[in-house]
Amino acid sequence: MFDTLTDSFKTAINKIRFHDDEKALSRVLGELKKSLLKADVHHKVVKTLISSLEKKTKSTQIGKDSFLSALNEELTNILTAPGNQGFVFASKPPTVVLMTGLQGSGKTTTTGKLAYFLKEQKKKKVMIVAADLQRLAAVEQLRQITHKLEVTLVADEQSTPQKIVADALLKAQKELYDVVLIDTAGRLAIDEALMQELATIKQIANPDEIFYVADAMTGQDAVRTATTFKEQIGISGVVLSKFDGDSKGGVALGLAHQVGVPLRFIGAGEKMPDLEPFIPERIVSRLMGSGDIASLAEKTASIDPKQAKKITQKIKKGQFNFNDFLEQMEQLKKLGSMKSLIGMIPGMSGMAKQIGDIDLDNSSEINAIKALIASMTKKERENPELLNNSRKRRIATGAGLNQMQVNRILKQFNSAAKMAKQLSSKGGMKQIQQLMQGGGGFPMSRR
Ligand SMILES: Nc1nc2c(ncn2[C@@H]2O[C@H](COP(=O)(O)OP(=O)(O)OP(=O)(O)O)[C@@H](O)[C@H]2O)c(=O)[nH]1
Ligand SMILES: [Mg+2]
Repeated sequence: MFDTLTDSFKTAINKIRFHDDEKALSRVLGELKKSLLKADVHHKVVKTLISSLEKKTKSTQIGKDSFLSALNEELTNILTAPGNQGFVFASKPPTVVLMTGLQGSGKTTTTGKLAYFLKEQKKKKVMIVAADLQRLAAVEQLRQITHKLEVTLVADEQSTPQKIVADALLKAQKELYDVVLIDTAGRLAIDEALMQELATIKQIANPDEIFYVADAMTGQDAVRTATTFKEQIGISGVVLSKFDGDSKGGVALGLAHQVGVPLRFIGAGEKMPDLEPFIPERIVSRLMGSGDIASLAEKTASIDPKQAKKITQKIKKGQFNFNDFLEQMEQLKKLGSMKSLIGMIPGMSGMAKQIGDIDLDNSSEINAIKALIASMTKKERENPELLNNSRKRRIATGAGLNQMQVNRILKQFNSAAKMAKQLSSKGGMKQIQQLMQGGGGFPMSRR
């Protein structure tokens, strides 16, 4: 997710020697400055960062240690603004969040993603309120999202945004909801009517948080519009959406510093799990190439622990079959993008780029595997060893694959199951690391 920025910082870190002189430091800082500007970090932010880095590194013996600690401290400073980090619950539930933003910025999608995050990772009872009655399709869009997530929706096309919000809050109080997310209407540009409607809703809802959803692909415009919203209605956080479409990512580095409001979440994809809390210390660790174990652990909270244990047992005993594989796929989807996941593992940020993004719904490799499994009988799925040549021929025809493809997939499946068994044994993690360093690919890498 932060490939470009992480590369810039890692290059700088690698160039500073254990003991170094001023000339070398200023050369490294000069290069860092250039690459940050190229990554679309605002020039004022770059200037602030570079000059404080220089001052701090020079304040003690110039060298790798002083540079690393200066970088850690100054990056944290730049990424931090006064206010809450990630999602913070009100002391008295429900926590009410007003979602605002310009038309098409990603408010409704982000509202759904937040609901998913709160329900799956934080195990909260969530309600979404459709206060966008500008567009008729808006309510329908929310209906589909909440239906899929199994989250309560309060909507009424015949009512007014103000009345819906008031009704929803009463319901939330009575039925003990933990969080109420209010999705509002966007407008093409900032205008009087939008601000007026938001001000009224704000008055009725008395929200704990007002999030401004900004489209990362609009670059510095995201910073400008967020600043206007801050001045005119008062926002307590920014969510950057469509970060997957912003290959450089520099806006995220400067936003909190520029707007003076914390960046709270980053949305990087159209699917519900594609949302990550933005916690400065964790991001700094990622930017410096040290991964982000805390976020990784939180992500896996959405995986059913009983299920995970059952699968681990099966893998250990060498009983992993095709049904387990399909179940694993479903669980994996809850983790969101593979690429961002890999970027969180310490020392593996570089791998993220090589692996690319495996889309579990659309990868041709995975679709082929699914088709193959779909053509198997129940017995065959439970017991991969049954698959002799005549069965393989039947399965190939059923799946629309040729025999060679079937053989290749089965071979991959077998070696993956074998590898999983090995890794689940003692010293398994060491083997993973050796595998990575040796450049050995995953058996199911994308081609
Ligand atoms: N790739 C990508 N697309 C996104 C992301 N977030 C939202 N989108 C897409 O952006 C489009 C607009 O998203 P919406 O959530 O409907 O935006 P909105 O702000 O509610 O729009 P209005 O209600 O019309 O103001 C949709 O096609 C979403 O799928 C993201 O993080 N990544
Ligand atoms: Mg919307």
